[in-house]
Amino acid sequence: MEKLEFSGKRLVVKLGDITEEDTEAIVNAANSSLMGGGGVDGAIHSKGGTVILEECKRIRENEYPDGLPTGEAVITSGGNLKARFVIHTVGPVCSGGILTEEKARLLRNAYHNSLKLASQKGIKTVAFPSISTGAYRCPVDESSKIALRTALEFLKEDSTVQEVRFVLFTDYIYEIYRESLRELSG
Ligand code: AR6
Repeated sequence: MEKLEFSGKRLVVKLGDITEEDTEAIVNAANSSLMGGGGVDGAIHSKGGTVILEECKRIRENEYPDGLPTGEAVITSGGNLKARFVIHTVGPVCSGGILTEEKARLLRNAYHNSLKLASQKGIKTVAFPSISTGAYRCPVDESSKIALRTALEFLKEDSTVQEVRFVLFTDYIYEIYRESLRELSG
């Protein structure tokens, strides 16, 4: 684990399975259908149970009949997970593994809007996976810098969210995030 602490706030990078995390909210790297999928999305729905999918269906019907746009975020309960809430966001798809300026902006939005929603709900601790770096093929190095910078800026300005954890599933991705956090603090 690697962390950055300042004025009672914490930015943490750790290796782990986000479905086991005990933060008040965990963030799901969903797709715009909000109907589940593979990767971390599949793991969250299978461990959290059908309550999450039922709430996602209602959100689709009532708020987003055409699907959740990339970079936006919505919240459901956490079902059987330790986390009370799941925040669902959609990262950009990096075709050819290239993070264009527009994709970078959308990735930043996904992190920022998730944190904004957490703050609005009075949530103090939030865990993120590495959004868009699996099936959506965005480069981990650049994506990690966007993720950490967005979280750090948010923590500095917000008075509700106290801790943001990045929970990385593989050693490879964890090491890249660790290095990016060191660069950010140095
Ligand atoms: N805990 C933490 N991280 C995980 C876990 C876990 N349990 N499982 C996988 N990861 P991906 P994306 C990591 O593909 O790129 C889905 O089908 C994984 O190693 O889950 O945003 C959705 O429905 C990778 O580093 O999300 C969408 O269709 C990171 O989570 C699409 O994939 C993100 O990989 C979204 O693609």
